[in-house]
Amino acid sequence: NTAGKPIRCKAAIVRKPGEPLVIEEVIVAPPKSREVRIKIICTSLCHSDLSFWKLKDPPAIYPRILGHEAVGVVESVGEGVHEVVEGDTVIPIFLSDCGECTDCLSEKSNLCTNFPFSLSPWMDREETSRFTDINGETLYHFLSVSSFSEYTVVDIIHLTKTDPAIPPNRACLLSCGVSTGVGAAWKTAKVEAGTTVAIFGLGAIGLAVAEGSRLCGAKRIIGVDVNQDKCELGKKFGVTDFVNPGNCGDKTVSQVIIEMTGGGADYCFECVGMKSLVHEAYSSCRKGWGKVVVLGVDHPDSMLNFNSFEVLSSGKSITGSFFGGLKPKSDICILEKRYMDKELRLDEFVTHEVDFKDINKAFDLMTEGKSLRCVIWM
Ligand code: CXF
Ligand code: ZN
Repeated sequence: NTAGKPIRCKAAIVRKPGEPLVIEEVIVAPPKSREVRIKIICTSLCHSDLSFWKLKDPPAIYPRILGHEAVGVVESVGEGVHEVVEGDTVIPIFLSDCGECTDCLSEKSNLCTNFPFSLSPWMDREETSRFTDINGETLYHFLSVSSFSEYTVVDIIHLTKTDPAIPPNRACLLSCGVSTGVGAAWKTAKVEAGTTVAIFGLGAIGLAVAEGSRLCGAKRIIGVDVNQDKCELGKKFGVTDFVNPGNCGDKTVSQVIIEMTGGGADYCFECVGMKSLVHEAYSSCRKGWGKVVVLGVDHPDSMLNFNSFEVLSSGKSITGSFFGGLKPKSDICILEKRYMDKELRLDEFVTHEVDFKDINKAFDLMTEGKSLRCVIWM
């Protein structure tokens, strides 16, 4: 029984930005009050891990244990944890759900006020880490999860209990990217049956938006991507029409979409993180009720520019979507059920699987644009 004792195990550490991760022995301290120590079963690589791995300037900090898309089993719980017990299967979520603040109690928000999203390298309730290397040096956390370790400690506000019957290499997808895309269509945009959707960027998030839109009954799902290979790939995820900005001749993408749809798409999703595409999405959506959902992560100092009179007279709206507007403790289980009922497709997102020792391969595959999701087995 390891409860209450430090655990020595393997973790993949980023010592310097952009350098291959090194698998080292680390010490994982026992969970403190309201914390849970988890044995990770598998984890998958999200694009945010890749972005932070390369980041040279603050908020980047090293040495750090990345990883935030995962599924695991509770090894032990800290004081005051009554929500889960040893042996429970859990999914960590980078967004917290305290269940008590105005936002957590509202159906309209998933942005917890008591524990707001942060890029802090520490635990949620105090500025301490639960990881040290064998020389006693502190290793920093990432997104309150740090799943690139055989064991990690996560605050209970970041954990959602899951059905152990779901294969772990599917469950882990619900931890971040796929949930974000599906949720953006379902919860943020509230896509209605019979409507037309345009998705800018067909990476895992964009394809998950397509899947969410299909589940909502969208009639037409237009995928926009500069990579022509995404045309075939998109079809597998319900994309009905494809626009390659490189093949639009002297027309802009929005002109093409407006012509295709007779006035613009009902819902447009930006899934790249490029401000020019947010503007293109705004131009591509229908006046009167068109809605733009921003999902892509751009540079922190990137600004959007909208003409005031155009905003006033267009009747369009623009909104952000963090974790797809999903409430971690109540919405993930709905997606799980839809997967188990063979409605929600998850299998297609997993393009690669590697052993933990080959974790750098997952980074290479995503860098080369070859993978949607690479599952890393611990
Ligand atoms: C991201 C969302 C944007 C900030 C960094 C973390 N979440 C998950 O990948
Ligand atoms: Zn993520």
